[in-house]
Amino acid sequence: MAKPTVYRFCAGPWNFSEGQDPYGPPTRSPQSFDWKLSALKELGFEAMMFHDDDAVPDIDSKSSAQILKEAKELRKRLSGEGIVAEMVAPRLWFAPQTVDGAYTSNNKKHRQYAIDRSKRSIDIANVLGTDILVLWLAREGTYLREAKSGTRSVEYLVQAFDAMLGHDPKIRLAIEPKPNEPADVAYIPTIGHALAIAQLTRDPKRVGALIESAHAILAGLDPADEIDFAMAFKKLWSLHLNDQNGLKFDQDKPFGSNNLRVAFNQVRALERNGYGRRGEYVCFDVHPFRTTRPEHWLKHLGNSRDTFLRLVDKARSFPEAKAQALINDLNYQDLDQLVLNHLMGR
Ligand code: XUL
Ligand code: MN
Repeated sequence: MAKPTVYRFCAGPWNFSEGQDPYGPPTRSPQSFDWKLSALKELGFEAMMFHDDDAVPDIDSKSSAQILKEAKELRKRLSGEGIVAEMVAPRLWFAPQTVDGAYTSNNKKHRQYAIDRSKRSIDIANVLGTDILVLWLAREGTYLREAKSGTRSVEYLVQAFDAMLGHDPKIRLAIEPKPNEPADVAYIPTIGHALAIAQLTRDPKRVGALIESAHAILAGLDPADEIDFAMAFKKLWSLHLNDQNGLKFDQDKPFGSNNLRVAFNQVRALERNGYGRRGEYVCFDVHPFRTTRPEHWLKHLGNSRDTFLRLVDKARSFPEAKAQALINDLNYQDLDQLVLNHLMGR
């Protein structure tokens, strides 16, 4: 039997957010990048994930040489602290050029902006020592379906992915699907869509996925099934665990906060597929509640990790033989109770 996986944890600078929402300003004073880096260390996390402009602020106003210089300084800073860069993601939802889509904008110049910025993100990833470019396709969808052609949008996405794959022979693209928000309806809402579009690219084996629990729930799916599906293709290269209370705005709650059983099944899926054995990290894309006081600022991350590790124990101690006997007997009533009793400590 394979040795149990020792999980390694990761978070991004945006996961130390200040409490702002669309209806109100920050509730905690902003902290510097250095503060966030030392918070990550204090938590005992080993890796940080980056948007391109988390790594190099004001990226659009800088030359390629300047971007590389700043990325090198960051790499040094991270190595000094013993923190690894897990991925880089181009932030393609802020700039005026991405107002109506980035790779799928109707405007040719804007599509080119998105591709050029993605290539710069790949250059940053190279310097930071990661081969994963995460693509959360925030604005690749529509507010009005009549505004774009779905077929043409797929072609534009494939052209953009091909340009990235051609820019660097080692980079792997991890698509992070989400069905909505900020777009009304997205073009790549699920893992199935991500893995299907991978097949149209010049190098399908370098196009895989990142699953976020909340995004799967927003698509009306069980995140555990999404994990199993991606891992059946050996294409789950990163992970954003969190939680979500139903079909509303993306909440990024602590892992297990809303539905412990759904969280347990995600951990079981990770365990049975060996997630983490090829160097993958467990990242928590969680935010502190708006009410959080500064002295409790790191709790959502520490709590998510604690819940995750307790659920790993629950997955490893699950009475598999008893469960199998109940499955063989089609006694799903008692199987249901076996799971609940196990989660409740009996
Ligand atoms: C958005 C989301 C992003 C990505 C990174 O819902 O999850 O933070 O994870 O761009
Ligand atoms: Mn995410």
